[in-house]
Amino acid sequence: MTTHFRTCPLCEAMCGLTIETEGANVTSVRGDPDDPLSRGFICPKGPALAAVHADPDRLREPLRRVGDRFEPISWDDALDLAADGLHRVQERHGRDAVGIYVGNPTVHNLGASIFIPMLMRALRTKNKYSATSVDQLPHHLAAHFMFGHQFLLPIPDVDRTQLFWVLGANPLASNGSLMSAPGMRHRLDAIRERGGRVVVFDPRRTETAAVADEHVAVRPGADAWLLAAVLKIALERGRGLGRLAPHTERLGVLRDAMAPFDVASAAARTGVDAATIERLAAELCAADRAVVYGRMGLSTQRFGGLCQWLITALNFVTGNFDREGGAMFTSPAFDAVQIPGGLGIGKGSHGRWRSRVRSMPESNGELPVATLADEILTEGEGQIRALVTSAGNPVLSTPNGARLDEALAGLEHMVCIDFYLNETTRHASVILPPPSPLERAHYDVAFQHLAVRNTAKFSDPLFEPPAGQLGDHEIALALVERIEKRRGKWSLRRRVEDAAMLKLGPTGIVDLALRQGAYGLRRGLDSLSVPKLRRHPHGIDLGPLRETMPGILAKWREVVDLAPAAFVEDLDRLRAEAPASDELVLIGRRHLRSNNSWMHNVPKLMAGKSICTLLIHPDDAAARGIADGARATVSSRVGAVEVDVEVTDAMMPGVVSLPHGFGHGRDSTRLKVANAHAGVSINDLTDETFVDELTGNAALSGVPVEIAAL
Ligand SMILES: Nc1nc2c(c(=O)[nH]1)N[C@H]1C(S)=C(S)[C@@H](COP(=O)(O)OP(=O)(O)OC[C@H]3O[C@@H](n4cnc5c(=O)[nH]c(N)nc54)[C@H](O)[C@@H]3O)O[C@H]1N2
Ligand SMILES: Nc1nc2c(c(=O)[nH]1)N[C@H]1C(S)=C(S)[C@@H](COP(=O)(O)OP(=O)(O)OC[C@H]3O[C@@H](n4cnc5c(=O)[nH]c(N)nc54)[C@H](O)[C@@H]3O)O[C@H]1N2
Ligand code: SF4
Ligand SMILES: [Mo]
Repeated sequence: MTTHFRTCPLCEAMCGLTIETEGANVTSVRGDPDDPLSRGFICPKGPALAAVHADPDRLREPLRRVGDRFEPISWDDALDLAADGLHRVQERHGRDAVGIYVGNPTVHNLGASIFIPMLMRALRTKNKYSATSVDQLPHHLAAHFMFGHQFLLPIPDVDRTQLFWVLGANPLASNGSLMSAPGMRHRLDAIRERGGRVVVFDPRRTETAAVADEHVAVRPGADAWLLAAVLKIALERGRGLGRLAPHTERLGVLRDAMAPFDVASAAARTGVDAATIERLAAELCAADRAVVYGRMGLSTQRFGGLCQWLITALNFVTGNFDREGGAMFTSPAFDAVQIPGGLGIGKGSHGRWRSRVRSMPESNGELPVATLADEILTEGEGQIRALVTSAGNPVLSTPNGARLDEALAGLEHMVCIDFYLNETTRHASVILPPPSPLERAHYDVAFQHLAVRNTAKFSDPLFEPPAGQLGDHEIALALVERIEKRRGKWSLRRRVEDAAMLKLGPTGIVDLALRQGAYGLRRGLDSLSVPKLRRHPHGIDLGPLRETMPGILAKWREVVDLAPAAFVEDLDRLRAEAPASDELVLIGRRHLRSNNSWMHNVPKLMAGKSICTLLIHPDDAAARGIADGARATVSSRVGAVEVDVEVTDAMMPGVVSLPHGFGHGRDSTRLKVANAHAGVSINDLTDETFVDELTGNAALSGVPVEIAAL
């Protein structure tokens, strides 16, 4: 028996795992009590890594489509076939005729996160898409406009705060997002044990709301009204900018912009009574060490950009920015923002060009995925005729997935880098499967950057991949090489750079980045490096978050813009919005036993009560004659699904909830367990035209629906 220590790559929590193996088998997976961040915590998905590794449905060799079937093909032939098709389409129809969509597991995969951007660049297309625009894009734009770099994302210092406002996030189910904080339950309990308070703003009384001091039910999409009203009060009564004042600008513009807002309009729009808003605002202004945090529920709504800006502004004017217990920047050992050259992660951009069909804005070189199907289906110059997907399942994860499903069926060529034959990859011409999560090296570049404590941890592959298996990074560069060769325009410089990156490999790049980073060479013999981390397999604690301002801004925007013009102007759109009618609106939710769309082939996670049910308030159910446990039809502008109903007063009246990531059971997929627990896709109801017009992010929350008993 051998014992290994590594980081779980499944979600943002980065739990330390203790994994025992006998030969090629995993015999147990437990939490690692010596991991400095997670201290033994894990959720049910961590142990499921063993099942993913052993899953007979997980692809271990490339497949090519032959008619409606898939057959195995050698790596060389698969890569040639993939590149031939992409090259052919670009030759005939221009560069933009090839699109690429990159999904969420990319940022949890060391090789993919560094090398897939190289493939994106090499395709030289404007049609780049990712899960960012159904997720955290508003956070990036707020950071880009306010701090000058899209990845300077403030993190709530939960371990030292005394008042924690959680809006539109459910860390007890999601384990935290843009706030890597494994064991959130303990961290929330600790706030209360030291005399602090936790307030959750959510249309549903969630698992997190249930353990908080106060739950405030907010009408979906109305948070910006509440935040603006509270910000206005804080501008009058908050602690102010303090030592950060000289490092900010446009406070006056912020003040003027908040003038039209007040508690009365916030109460009318959100459904929260005015006295509660007044009391909460007063508490926030008076608190020593408070932090406001908003996530998915705030980002994926029609005013996601406004929400993320208002939150950061609020943390500034209450005197809680860059301060213990407030909103702070991290100081990661592998610092993808500060590293020379930036590893291709740009400081961000917005609106440099617009999409062809719907004129949606580019952000950091990508277009909003809510318009991907339009770009495939609408004829004309620049129409997408071939698509690459990597670690993504947009048929289930993007709005109006059913329309995208149809669009993908009509592509000339499709290349998928993925180890499951699922709802998206079933449309592929070629599938290139990467190794299992236990067969690759791991260092969490992205989430060390977003964690509530600075730590560093490196894990070598636990198992050797099968002979001939290429890693995500090797697949990416093999495609780059083949495409460039076919074009005949591979510059010597690029060729040398790509070869050097490949030679270093993911592990070599981590080592280099650590040595160049803040805990690297400058600290002499004790400097951080991969060899040093190998000697500390549980990881190394680098301490709590610390003040980083103004130094951290030096390379970007030297002063913080408290009132970026784009956001200030967008307030007009908020004010022009018609007040809510009495129609039902749909929101999403997450469950501990589920991870977006792709962990549903693990029998243990799918055992027990079905996850994919519609939650509805008793009054709304009664009005439609729907009983608990009955079936109902849910329909929206774009589609309809049939679901099992759970009647519960955890829902706010007027709001219903469905989880995302389900809707399995489709032809030609290879997902035995998931297909037996198919559920329905919430994204067959979400509407691709329902977006945050400022950022282009999909508005997955607050979609109008009708519900009828079956
Ligand atoms: N178990 C599990 N963990 C996961 C994932 C998973 O699928 N399953 N996915 C991972 C990923 S990719 C991410 S991005 C993170 C996301 O992590 P979180 O941001 O914590 O996401 P959710 O759990 O969806 O919580 C969003 C909450 O917003 C509420 N909400 C919806 N609309 C509104 C609104 O308009 N206003 C307000 N105030 N609230 C609203 C919903 O009721 C819900 O409780 O989770 C990660 N962790
Ligand atoms: N309505 C609604 N829609 C949502 C959300 C919501 O809350 N509500 N959440 C949104 C959010 S936050 C996100 S992040 C997206 C996620 O959306 P996506 O990223 O599009 O989808 P995932 O379900 O994460 O699918 C991941 C795919 O990657 C594959 N995969 C897993 N690991 C690897 C790997 O290491 N390498 C490669 N090459 N492939 C791998 C899996 O087999 C699967 O096919 O969904 C979004 N969609
Ligand atoms: S919370 Fe669960 S899925 Fe997330 S890192 Fe920890 S064990 Fe893995
Ligand atoms: Mo996400």
